[in-house]
Amino acid sequence: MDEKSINIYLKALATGSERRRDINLVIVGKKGVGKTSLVRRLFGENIKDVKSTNGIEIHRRRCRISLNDWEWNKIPDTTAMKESSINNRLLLSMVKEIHEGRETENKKMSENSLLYVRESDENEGNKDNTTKGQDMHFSSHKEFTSADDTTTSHSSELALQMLSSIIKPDLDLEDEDSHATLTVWDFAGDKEFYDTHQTFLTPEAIYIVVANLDDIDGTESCDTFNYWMETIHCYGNKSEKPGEIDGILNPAIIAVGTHKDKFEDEEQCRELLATYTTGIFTDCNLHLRSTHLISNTADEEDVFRELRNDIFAIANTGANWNREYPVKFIQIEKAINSEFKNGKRVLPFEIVEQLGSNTSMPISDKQELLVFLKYQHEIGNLLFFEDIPSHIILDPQWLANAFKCIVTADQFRLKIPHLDWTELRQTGKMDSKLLDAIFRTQSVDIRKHKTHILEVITKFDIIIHPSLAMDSDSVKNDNCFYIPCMIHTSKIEDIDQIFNVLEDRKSTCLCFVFRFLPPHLISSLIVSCLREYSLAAVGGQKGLFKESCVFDITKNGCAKFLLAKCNHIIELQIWQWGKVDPIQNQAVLKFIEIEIKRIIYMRYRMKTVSFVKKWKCESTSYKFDKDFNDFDTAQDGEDYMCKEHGVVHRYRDHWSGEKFEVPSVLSKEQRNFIRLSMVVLDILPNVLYDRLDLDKNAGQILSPCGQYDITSLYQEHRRLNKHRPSKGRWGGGRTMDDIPLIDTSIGDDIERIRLIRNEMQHSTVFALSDTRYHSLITIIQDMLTRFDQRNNPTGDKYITRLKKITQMELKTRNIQEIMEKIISELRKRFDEFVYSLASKALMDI
Ligand SMILES: Nc1nc2c(ncn2[C@@H]2O[C@H](COP(=O)(O)OP(=O)(O)OP(=O)(O)O)[C@@H](O)[C@H]2O)c(=O)[nH]1
Ligand SMILES: [Mg+2]
Repeated sequence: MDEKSINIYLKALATGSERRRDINLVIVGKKGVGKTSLVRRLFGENIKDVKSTNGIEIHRRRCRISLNDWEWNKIPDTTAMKESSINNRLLLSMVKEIHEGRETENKKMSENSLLYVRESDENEGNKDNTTKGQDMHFSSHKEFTSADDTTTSHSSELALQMLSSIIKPDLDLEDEDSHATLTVWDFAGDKEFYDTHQTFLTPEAIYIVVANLDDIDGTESCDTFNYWMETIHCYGNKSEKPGEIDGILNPAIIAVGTHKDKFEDEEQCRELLATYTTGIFTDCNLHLRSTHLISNTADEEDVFRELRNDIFAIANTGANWNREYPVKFIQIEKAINSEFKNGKRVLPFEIVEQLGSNTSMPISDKQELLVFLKYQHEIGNLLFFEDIPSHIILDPQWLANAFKCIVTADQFRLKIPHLDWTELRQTGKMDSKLLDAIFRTQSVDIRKHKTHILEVITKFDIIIHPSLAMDSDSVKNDNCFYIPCMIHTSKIEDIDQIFNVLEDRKSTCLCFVFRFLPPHLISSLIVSCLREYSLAAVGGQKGLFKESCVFDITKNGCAKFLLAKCNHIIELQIWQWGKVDPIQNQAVLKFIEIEIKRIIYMRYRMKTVSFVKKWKCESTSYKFDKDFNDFDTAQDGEDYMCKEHGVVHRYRDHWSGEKFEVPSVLSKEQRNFIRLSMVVLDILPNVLYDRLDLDKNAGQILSPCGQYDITSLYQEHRRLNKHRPSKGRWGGGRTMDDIPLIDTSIGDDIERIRLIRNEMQHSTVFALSDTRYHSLITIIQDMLTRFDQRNNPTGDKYITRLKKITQMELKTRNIQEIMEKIISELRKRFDEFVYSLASKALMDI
């Protein structure tokens, strides 16, 4: 191979792009409705030996769809097949480069094999002349200009290696341009795995939701259909393609009714399928592109061809159709495929980064690499979660297997008999000992990636880790997880009975009424509450159920709140055995409201996910979901006609807490408190952030500083575990004084920041004595001097910023503002920030 061939290759990589047509097809539906049979029929296979898909098994199949006749040609999903397809694409990029180079220079080229391939492709019917890769002679391209000056000898060497490897295999240079690549995902219908399936869904996929027409009355048939429609709707966005009918939503869904053979009358089948689709939230219907009635057992091939054509027609208008894809990305695809071939199922980000930079046309820009990974995730080639970028999962089944060991933990009971399984079986709560023991039963590969696996399943709320909050006393020593799919379902009226609370102990029932309530929102909300409050219990029974929970507000248990989901409503009710405390109630309300908005903003960003606050009477049956009263309209002691019970009730105001009274003149102690709080709010988070920015592992992408507070930054440092405190472990200690002054490692200082923030947060008097103030300021001063050296911050040194705060004049007119800021921000700075963003986002759309 001569230098010029290499140059052509490099040029193709640098400037070339290929047109990608990828279809990601996801089949979901209740157990046994005929999903696998449908996939088989779509692939033109018979279904005689079809077996129920096993639990978490993910059947991922690939095929190439010919753009000429739309036929599906199966391709075995083997690494060898993938490699040969990648090689084809790389060679084609060269062919195009040669071809285009020839045209622009308008030179007569000597006949050569690569060019010949191109010509034969253009010349239909002449395909037999396609030359195999091993016959190619790159040395014949004498006329080509050499590549850019930037071409280094290193990249030429790599290009040479790459070229040798791609022309070795037996290539079939049939033009990839004439095909689309389809990936089909067939999940098992087992309910306990539904939560885990979410991990594999993407907004660009096409979905087939399957329903059994013969099972319309079956338990949960409609609920499951609904569940899938709503879950997919959560990926919904308004179609932005010009020319499309207004109101259509993506992702596209095709509803398929199976078992048509059980009915004589097609009209009856149509009505049965309509029963499924009419029961769903109206916006979900906007995803529906078509409906099909089929029999997997009796229908002829033409019925499935029609469905295939529909899929193809939808894909044709999708974002992944004819997408330009840089040729140089194919190189990294090849490198990743080699890793897969060598048995790797998951790769750390930095390895992928290395793979990308170790090619003849390196991907050196992180953003470029992210584009590549996001695209690969979208088309179902690998799993990459932008917010957990540390690892890239090459095999979804690997992740699914890892999930399985957690969501079906019960299966390990006999293997690990010495540990206590009662709590897990009763409440879905798993302590870390049990979790560790379960992981020890798994393969080395799964064990090694435990942290990442837990991060992914936490992201999707497949498990809930309540003790992430670093200083919530109630859960600090409770190192455990909750697994929502293992939590017993209990009807809300059962909970009412378990706790047996008299009506006069209950507050009016506050309702967050949603137009559309995403199926998983309540789980996320329960997580938030678990982080902030302790679970209430009665007679050994914990108040934790799948979609409703009871928490203690006060330590003595005399004030609790119930949080429950009922249809499209989240209900909140306070139960209290003592004096009604509107301030405390208002704090709960504010917490829940902020959390809901944060979850909506962080997770859903959909215009249909918004709510209005209403209320019902205290003796509501909870299930009653209409005729609510408007929030903030009734006056305490006012009579009203209760629409649920048809009688007059007296309104008791349980929610309007009194406003915090701010003193008009600040005492010295209060001034101390304010100054120190300002240090906590304005300097310390920056210190942690700057440090994290310097420490971050390759692949860890930091959000802007404003999105973190000390809690989240501390957790990041803890997770990174780069600077352990001198005593060797994280956490512990009640105040800064618990860390000896001689302990001055970065880890010790990170702990100091946490403790000083806690001291401020836990203050109930909002005042600080002179002695304490000076002692804290001295420690902070020393610490900031160390960080100025360690972090070398841009802008003012930390110590200068500290000086400004300690010397600034606190004007009386700003007092209220500052106090309110401290009260709200110290506790919930991050939440308030997201809340304000969320409100803005909701107004914008
Ligand atoms: N009569 C009839 N039987 C069908 C039809 N579709 C599927 N079946 C049968 O229903 C059973 C379940 O079919 P599968 O394709 O395994 O269903 P599935 O949805 O993949 O099931 P899971 O993977 O367990 O969730 C098999 O015995 C099929 O032969 C149909 O249209 N008509
Ligand atoms: Mg199946």
